[in-house]
Amino acid sequence: MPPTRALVALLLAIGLPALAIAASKPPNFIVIITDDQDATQNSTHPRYMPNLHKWIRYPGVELDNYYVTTPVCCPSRTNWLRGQFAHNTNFTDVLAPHGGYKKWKSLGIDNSYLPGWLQDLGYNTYYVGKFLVDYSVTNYADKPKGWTDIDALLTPYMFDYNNPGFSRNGAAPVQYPGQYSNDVVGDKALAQLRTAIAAGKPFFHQISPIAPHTSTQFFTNPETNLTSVFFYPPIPAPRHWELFSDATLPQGTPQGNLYEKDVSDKPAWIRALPLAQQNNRTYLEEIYRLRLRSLFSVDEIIGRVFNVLNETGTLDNTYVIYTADNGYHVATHRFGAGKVLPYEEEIRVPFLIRGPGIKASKSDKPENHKVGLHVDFAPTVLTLAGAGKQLAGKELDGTPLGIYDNDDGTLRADYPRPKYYRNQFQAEFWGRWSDELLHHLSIYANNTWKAVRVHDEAKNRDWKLIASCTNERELYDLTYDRGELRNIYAKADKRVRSRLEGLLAVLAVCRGESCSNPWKVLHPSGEVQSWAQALQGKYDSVYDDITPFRFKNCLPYQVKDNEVSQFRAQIDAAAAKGRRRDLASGAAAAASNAAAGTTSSDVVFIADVEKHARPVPQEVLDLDIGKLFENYDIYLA
Ligand SMILES: *[C@@H]1O[C@H](CO)[C@@H](O)[C@H](O)[C@H]1NC(C)=O
Ligand SMILES: *[C@@H]1O[C@H](CO)[C@@H](O)[C@H](O)[C@H]1NC(C)=O
Ligand SMILES: *[C@@H]1O[C@H](CO)[C@@H](O)[C@H](O)[C@H]1NC(C)=O
Ligand SMILES: *[C@@H]1O[C@H](CO)[C@@H](O)[C@H](O)[C@H]1NC(C)=O
Ligand SMILES: *[C@@H]1O[C@H](CO)[C@@H](O)[C@H](O)[C@H]1NC(C)=O
Ligand SMILES: CC(=O)N[C@H]1CO[C@H](CO)[C@@H](O)[C@@H]1O
Repeated sequence: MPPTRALVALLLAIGLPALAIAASKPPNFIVIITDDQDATQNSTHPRYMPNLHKWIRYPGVELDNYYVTTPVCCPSRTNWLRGQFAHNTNFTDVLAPHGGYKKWKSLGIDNSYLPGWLQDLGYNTYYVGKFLVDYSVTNYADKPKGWTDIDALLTPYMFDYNNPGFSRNGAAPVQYPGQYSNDVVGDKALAQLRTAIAAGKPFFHQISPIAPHTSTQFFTNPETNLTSVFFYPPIPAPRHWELFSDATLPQGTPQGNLYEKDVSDKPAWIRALPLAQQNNRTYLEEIYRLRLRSLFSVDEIIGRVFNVLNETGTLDNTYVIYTADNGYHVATHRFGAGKVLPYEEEIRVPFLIRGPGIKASKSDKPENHKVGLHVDFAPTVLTLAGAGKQLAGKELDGTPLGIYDNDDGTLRADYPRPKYYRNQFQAEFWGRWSDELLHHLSIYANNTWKAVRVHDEAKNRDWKLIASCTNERELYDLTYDRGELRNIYAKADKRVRSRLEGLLAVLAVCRGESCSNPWKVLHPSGEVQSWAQALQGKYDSVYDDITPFRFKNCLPYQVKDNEVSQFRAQIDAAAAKGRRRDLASGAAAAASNAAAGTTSSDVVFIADVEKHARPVPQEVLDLDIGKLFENYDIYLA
């Protein structure tokens, strides 16, 4: 062989594989997830979040039919990373005994969830900010598994906006007195991001600031030694107090559901709530502004993250996602400020995404109307990371999001593009309602409910059925009543009502495939695949024969016997069978998967803010954190 040809051959031999690897390098993921941010009350408007608009919405896309399936922090965050409904994780509450870090660990959630799955694919995984609410100065050492680097906020400093405290990878806690929480999270996030980029491996990076959650403080009464938690409105960064002083609650939206006068259609406990008067309305309006102001520092984090991505040439191969753990209401119906309810304000959250294969919407309006859920997030990320074949065996309830609608022509060819996309889902909650800021001390114990939400894509019709544990029912025609002001359960079209009840009976106890395709359970022959088809008169008898889902009692946690569906046994049996099949194929797919990482460096960037870190004092380390939460009924506004 002549020398030149030998050289070419040599270059090809070393050059081509390198090129091939570069071309197929798995994408990175950065997720910014806020705490308690609504999608319905205008908080993501470009004026309030300019960087979100500039860097994610405009060059990417917003999904406006995106929901959480349980509207409360830690259960929802668990659904998100686990790809499962709360009725399948059974992690249903924020705190012990039916939630909390101890239960989370004992359920083994972190033995099998997204960060671990991504590590198996060769990813580095990073986390900064709020994890679970009672991850604290006493249990920090038993850190969550699955993270290359996790720097997590700790109780009692978690919602202390100007004195946050953290543990990094289970090390001794530190606090940052006088430093603003979202800025500390931002500084730490940037250092992590630079570290992730320097490592040269694909990465997943979750950034979880606390805004716009209420500020909470623990206070021990020296006379009684009783410690209580107090809730205050969120606190903006010192430089943002003057912003948006002219912002008002969006009363003019199609919702029009602020300060609802006629609640005669609502369940008894809501009818009993007083209508807020002007002094309280002024107060709620200011809470609304404080939420927007506290979010502005999150918007600044977005800007800083993108500067690093742009400057390091990492932008093109990175998905950046923005969302929240649950929605939030201010002043809707008879409520003050809070979440945990089945209404749109609580279950809808912002979801914006940009990245490889997604066409720029170049718009400040949502351009994707597919129904998306938090349980879809893990399957979506795995699919985009090239592990779509490995979804089996993970017992996922979600399916990859409908972002194929915004394919710019380069979205992975194997990204699923189903003919019948899931247009219905259920949401659920167990436990009590309490207002965070207005109805001081007011608690409603029986706020356990399930809801079915339908978005008929073909006809653009929207429905919701809510089943409370008191077995009161609500039905809303959301096409004409987006504000959920007129409960038409009693007078609704019988066909609509029976189909919604049928869906509820399946979805309330769904697992895996029955969560995305309940029609297969209702119509085993496969002849019905959508809401529109199910509405046909010839199926009346199918639906008339279904026994409606029902709660036997109001319980603040999930017991199977208490939640009665005629489909439960059949769905559980099908899931067990699927599990055996999946375990076999999942193991084979995992074995054939090559590690994605190529190079690795150990450069670790240290955030500037670390010079302000102080050890947490001994008396705080000695606190009985469990006790702190025992007495959290006292709300001070
Ligand atoms: C869920 O957890 C609770 C304890 O918080 C337990 O009593 C219940 O039996 C569990 N339910 C299921 C369905 O596993
Ligand atoms: C409160 O705790 C302190 C220190 O442990 C103790 O000396 C005091 O007696 C306690 N007071 C009450 C009212 O229990
Ligand atoms: C949302 O906020 C923007 C900016 O302040 C304002 O112009 C717009 O009217 C608001 N939308 C609603 C529905 O209130
Ligand atoms: C991205 O970085 C390049 C070069 O580093 C710079 O010229 C450009 O202005 C940056 N883009 C934005 C939108 O900041
Ligand atoms: C809650 O439900 C239980 C029964 O499930 C009932 O005994 C109790 O009175 C209810 N409480 C309220 C405040 O509605
Ligand atoms: C729900 C409600 O209206 N709450 C408060 C409104 O303001 C008055 C006086 O400031 C309070 O007494 C109410 O509890």
